[in-house]
Amino acid sequence: MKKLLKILTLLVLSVSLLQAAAFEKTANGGGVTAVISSDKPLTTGNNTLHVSIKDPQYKDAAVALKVFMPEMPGMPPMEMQSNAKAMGNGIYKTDINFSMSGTWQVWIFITPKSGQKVRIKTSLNI
Ligand SMILES: [Cu+2]
Repeated sequence: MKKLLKILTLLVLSVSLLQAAAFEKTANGGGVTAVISSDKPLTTGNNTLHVSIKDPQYKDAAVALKVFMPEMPGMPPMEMQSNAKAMGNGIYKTDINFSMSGTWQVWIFITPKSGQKVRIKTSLNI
């Protein structure tokens, strides 16, 4: 019985670890590294994204995301902006609604309390 409990606990733990890593992408810009992650695989519609910045200078910054898709045949350009909420310790959280599948350009604007502003450019495939 104890062994079964141990196995169950391990299973639950590994499932939650897997969920935590459902999506992760590292991006760099201006000498700063940001990791974008999501508890769930990215999908059209609403997604909750976490942006993690390890650099101590940017642990308590203002972080905003600009997400856009340039004009395509039969589709106007799409763009949205979102201010991420600081969760502490360099973790920032925001909801993004991807209105269609495809490649979205993502710009992360990081404004520290003091020092240089940074922009990190990356993309996400939905
Ligand atoms: Cu499009």
